[in-house]
Amino acid sequence: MSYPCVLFLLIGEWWKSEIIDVQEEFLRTGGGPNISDALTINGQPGDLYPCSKSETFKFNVDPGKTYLLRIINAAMNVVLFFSVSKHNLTVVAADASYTKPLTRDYICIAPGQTVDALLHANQEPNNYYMAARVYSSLPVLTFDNTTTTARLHYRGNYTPTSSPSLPKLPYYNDTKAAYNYFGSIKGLPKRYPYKVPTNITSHIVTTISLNSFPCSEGQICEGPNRTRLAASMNNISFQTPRSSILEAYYNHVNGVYDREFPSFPPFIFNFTAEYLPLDLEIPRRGTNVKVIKYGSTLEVVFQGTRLLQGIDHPMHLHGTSFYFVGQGFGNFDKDKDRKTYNLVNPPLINTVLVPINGWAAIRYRASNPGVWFLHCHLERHLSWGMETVFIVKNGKEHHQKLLPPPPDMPPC
Ligand SMILES: *[C@@H]1O[C@H](CO)[C@@H](O)[C@H](O)[C@H]1NC(C)=O
Ligand SMILES: *[C@@H]1O[C@H](CO)[C@@H](O)[C@H](O)[C@H]1NC(C)=O
Ligand SMILES: *[C@@H]1O[C@H](CO)[C@@H](O)[C@H](O)[C@H]1NC(C)=O
Ligand SMILES: *[C@@H]1O[C@H](CO)[C@@H](O)[C@H](O)[C@H]1NC(C)=O
Ligand SMILES: *[C@@H]1O[C@H](CO)[C@@H](O)[C@H](O)[C@H]1NC(C)=O
Ligand SMILES: *[C@@H]1O[C@H](CO)[C@@H](O)[C@H](O)[C@H]1NC(C)=O
Ligand SMILES: *[C@@H]1O[C@H](CO)[C@@H](O)[C@H](O)[C@H]1NC(C)=O
Ligand SMILES: *[C@@H]1O[C@H](CO)[C@@H](O)[C@H](O)[C@H]1NC(C)=O
Ligand SMILES: [Cu+2]
Repeated sequence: MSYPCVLFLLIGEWWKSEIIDVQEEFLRTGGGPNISDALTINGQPGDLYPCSKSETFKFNVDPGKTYLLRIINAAMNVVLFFSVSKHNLTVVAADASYTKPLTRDYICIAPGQTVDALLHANQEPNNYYMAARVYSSLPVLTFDNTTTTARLHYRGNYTPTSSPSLPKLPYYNDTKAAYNYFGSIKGLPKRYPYKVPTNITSHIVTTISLNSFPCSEGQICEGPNRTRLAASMNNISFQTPRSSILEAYYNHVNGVYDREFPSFPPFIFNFTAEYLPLDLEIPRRGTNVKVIKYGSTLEVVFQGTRLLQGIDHPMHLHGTSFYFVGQGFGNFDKDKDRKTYNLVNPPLINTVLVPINGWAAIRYRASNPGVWFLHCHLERHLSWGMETVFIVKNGKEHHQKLLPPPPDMPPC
């Protein structure tokens, strides 16, 4: 008999209410979304909740074998720590690109990220818990502090303990554990050669901020101080147009979006200062995209701010992977911080968690023409406008051009 040696672990969030109602409610009231009632692994909360003991997800392993865990954070709003009791995880890929093997007793994973990790079933035959819970750096924010579990079950003739041991997960607010992990992931250019751009043709620095709009008449305003919560990149809270930006770009239709997404913050202040003037908190609304020449080499620095509240942001770009070359706390300082970049073996990923009150830098070559969404992968921040669009223009060669829409594309 053969057993599968790959295990998909989809970690999610679950609400007792309809998720659509949760979404509609916070967008209507201007406040934050209700926190989830449970976290799940492959659809099941696990043994630590009152409801799902008989259906807790179970994975059977043969002693001595090695298994590939493909871990996906499919949660709406939370970054997670994940660990397996008494077992190490050897991370071998992140966002589907190989990494230099990294052995740890926990991983940290943001919404939108995927991790491939090897697990050696080399312990005493028994039952062990795999578990995940939230990483939340903000003491003022209430969050779902429950722990989801699944069982790792060794096959064989033995009497398993009735209560398997739980893994030691980093504490909820262990920012060090989170960024020590992210900073330790390296690429594998020796085996899978790549070149990190060194001659950068387009530098972009963008703030990523939480904001608030003042209350207008007739609105419900459940944000702090009777405001409505918002979010922005370079002080623009993105307004999603009614019609498709891709179609407007392809068909040269005006009026759907504006170009002019700023390459640098429109106003320079101490982004991570403890106290910031309240009038900086109100962003402007816009549908601004960045147009990028085919073949450009880009460096994008995401700068978190402490407007309203500093927090970590998983920034995700469509259409390409990028090299994650550096991260740090405080304000990005190009002279000092560029010297700390890893240009030798950075990981090739597509979602980077930007540290709370800090920054992260990525580099890549724009070689995929098209209209690409760039956004925070926390659903609430995305809904509040923490996003923009990068349009990569066509190149000169035939194969460097955006393909026409398929003939069977459904009309809106
Ligand atoms: C959100 O939580 C509040 C307070 O507990 C509750 O009254 C409301 O019904 C919840 N909304 C949804 C959509 O579950
Ligand atoms: C996990 O890895 C650490 C460091 O490499 C090692 O000291 C420890 O023995 C390993 N634990 C297991 C259960 O393999
Ligand atoms: C989780 O949060 C609840 C409500 O805020 C609190 O009562 C409880 O002690 C917390 N549990 C843990 C394990 O931190
Ligand atoms: C994390 O939370 C604990 C308990 O609330 C607190 O004692 C500790 O100072 C916090 N750590 C950080 C880094 O904020
Ligand atoms: C860097 O790129 C620019 C623009 O493409 C080009 O003119 C220049 O020669 C390049 N410099 C190096 C050192 O490759
Ligand atoms: C609410 O308003 C007060 C007084 O203007 C201010 O001190 C405080 O920082 C505000 N809180 C937030 C979260 O904006
Ligand atoms: C910016 O604010 C931080 C946090 O309060 C502070 O440590 C730093 O000195 C400030 N930087 C400048 C240039 O004022
Ligand atoms: C954002 O733009 C608004 C409107 O122009 C302005 O009032 C606010 O101060 C700006 N904030 C920042 C951080 O640039
Ligand atoms: Cu965010």
